[in-house]
Amino acid sequence: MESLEATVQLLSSMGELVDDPQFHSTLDGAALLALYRDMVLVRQLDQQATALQRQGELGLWAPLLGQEAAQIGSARAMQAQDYVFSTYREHGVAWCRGVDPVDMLRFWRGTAHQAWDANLHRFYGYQVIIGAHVLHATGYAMGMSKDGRTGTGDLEKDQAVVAYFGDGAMSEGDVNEAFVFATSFQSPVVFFCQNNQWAISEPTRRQSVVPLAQRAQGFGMPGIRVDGNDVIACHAVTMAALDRARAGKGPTLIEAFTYRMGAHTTSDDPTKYRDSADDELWRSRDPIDRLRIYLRAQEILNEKVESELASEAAYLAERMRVSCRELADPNPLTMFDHVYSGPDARLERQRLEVEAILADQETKVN
Ligand SMILES: Cc1ncc(C[n+]2csc(CCOP(=O)(O)OP(=O)(O)O)c2C)c(N)n1
Repeated sequence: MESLEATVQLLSSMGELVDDPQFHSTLDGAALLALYRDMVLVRQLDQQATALQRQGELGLWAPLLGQEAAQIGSARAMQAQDYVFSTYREHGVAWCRGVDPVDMLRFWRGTAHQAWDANLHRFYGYQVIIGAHVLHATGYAMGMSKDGRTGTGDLEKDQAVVAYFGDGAMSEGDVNEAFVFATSFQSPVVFFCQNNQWAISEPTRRQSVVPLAQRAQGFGMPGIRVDGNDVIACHAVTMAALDRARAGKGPTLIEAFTYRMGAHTTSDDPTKYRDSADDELWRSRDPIDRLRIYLRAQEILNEKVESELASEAAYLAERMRVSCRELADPNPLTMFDHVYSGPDARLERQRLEVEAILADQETKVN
């Protein structure tokens, strides 16, 4: 188990504010309550999707349980004009970018390839190939610089990219190549690594002999290690990294040190490779509990607000349950759409072949 030394923390696991020499929070009571609401609703979303998979309604789901603070804190630090590239676990980030939870389900039910308008939400989509999107993020950020959309000093105009990935992805060539390009071209990208300590059954300590944030120095960018279960600290460090990126000062690597409290996906059984003592320790560091303790102590949160939020969460769960079952199966021929930007002879031959098979099946059924 890694220690939390040299890790930015602004809210302890006991729900008490902590001073940091470099990072300070700009969030007032209303903003903190909004982050709390996001985390509660996203946990509900995640639990509901997990249950729907168990009921056979989804093919698979990758739970984010335990990573709510890392995702909500960082995503709420972004501006509307920023752009996100993420992995399959960033449902909390998708939520903050305004993606409808039912659209998230469409991907996992297999009824859509790209389940939302990426340009509208400025959130590309779930990437399953580990690390590939970190190169895409860097390329996109390089394009932003070339288009003069960064470093102008105009806060409404300057843009940056956030690339989300896991600790396991840090061992991928693609991610390391992305670091080289981003630092060489001083691209406006924030690399947000959620170190949840496991790459499926492979622990981070087997993949890195130093804390992951330390690797940043060798590439020539700042590396910040933040308590990933502290939503206030995650927000503060991401704000600082985004400001730097938008000002044209280049990339930052953030390592949000957290813990995947659930399974890797609904196909995984972590009891086969994890010690239950770790689970217990991290339950005591729950990201939602610590903010609740603080907000209750400050009287920003009370019984009435908790109960309204519980109703809102129950309504969200109900809507997900009903809407998921109503998602129509796509026409199988749509799998040929959007493969290439223009017509392709081989693809057209395959499409006609599938069309003939489907017509044949239809005749047999009737
Ligand atoms: C290029 C590639 N190699 C292997 C896999 C199989 N795979 C899926 S998830 C995963 C572990 C990823 O761990 P990490 O980057 O820490 O992210 P986490 O799932 O913990 O969020 C692996 C190896 C893959 N999807 N893509």
